[in-house]
Amino acid sequence: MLHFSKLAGAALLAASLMTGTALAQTVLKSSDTHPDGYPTVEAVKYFGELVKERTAGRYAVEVYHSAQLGEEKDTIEQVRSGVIELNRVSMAPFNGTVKETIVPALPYIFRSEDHMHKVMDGAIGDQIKAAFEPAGLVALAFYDAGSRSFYNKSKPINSVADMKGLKFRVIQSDIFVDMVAALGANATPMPYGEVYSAIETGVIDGAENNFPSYDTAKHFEVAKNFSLDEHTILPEVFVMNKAAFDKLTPEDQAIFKQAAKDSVAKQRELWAAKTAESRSKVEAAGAAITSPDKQGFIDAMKPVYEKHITDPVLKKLVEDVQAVQ
Ligand code: GTR
Repeated sequence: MLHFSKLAGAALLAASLMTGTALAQTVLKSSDTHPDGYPTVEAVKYFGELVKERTAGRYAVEVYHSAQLGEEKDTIEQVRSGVIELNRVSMAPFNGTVKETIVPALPYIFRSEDHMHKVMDGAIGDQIKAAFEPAGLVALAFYDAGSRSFYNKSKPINSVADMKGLKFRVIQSDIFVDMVAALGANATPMPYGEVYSAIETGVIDGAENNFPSYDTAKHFEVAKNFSLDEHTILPEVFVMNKAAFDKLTPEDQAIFKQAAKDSVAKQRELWAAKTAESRSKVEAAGAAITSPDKQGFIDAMKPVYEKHITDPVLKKLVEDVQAVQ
């Protein structure tokens, strides 16, 4: 009996080694502020599946969604120092460390999502990706985040004049602070996870984001006036700790890069569907969407460009972006 169970145990061990699950596997941690099912979370999971498949199970990815590892600013420090290997974040919190990220974060720099794709999928996107390396990161992919617009609990916004005196939470970047100031309103940068209660308690009147975030973070419950001013079309970035990337063999590096590229197509599909779904959901729940006079918003942005685009590298980058047809 004893002899039999020993044999069976050995056979089981051998079988599990062959399935791949018990192989020497490196599990890479990835963070996301959004809940499970959100397009960015699903895209990174898909990246992980491709990596696992293409490395015969030597690498796997575990996605910690819903800000389980902390707010974006903190997780950026974690991925830079190597506490976690991967992270999916907005590019705005990088504006202070990777100066090239300022350009896609500029208000109205992109004429459309199509223009943004042409820029970020081409040589300019590669230049911005390369700029992450001195910060200890490899930018693996840019994901869609639609456009960001203002929403508030106090009144509908139809023109820049309506913005006067309102208090908005902005993502943690000076560009966004100065953009709000240029519109005659006040900006308070704060972590994403604190926005709902800050609006609810009246610390702020509102915030700014895309439809899927407005929906999934439930901001539509407390700020019903959504003004489709579309001030930025800033993509997300999926980054990897550079030391962790450098440790991979050249073959595995190519696998990671290709898997990231393949996950972009998947994310864009999911993004388009989620945007439509979220928009109908918030409208059904009583959100009132206005289409303010956009030209007024565009004209008000001159001081933001004047203040932040002084460096010759950034000046050239802005011109290059504008020249892409
Ligand atoms: C979302 C973005 C998040 C986070 C959030 C915010 O659109 O996907 O990564 O940056 O905005 O406003 O903090």
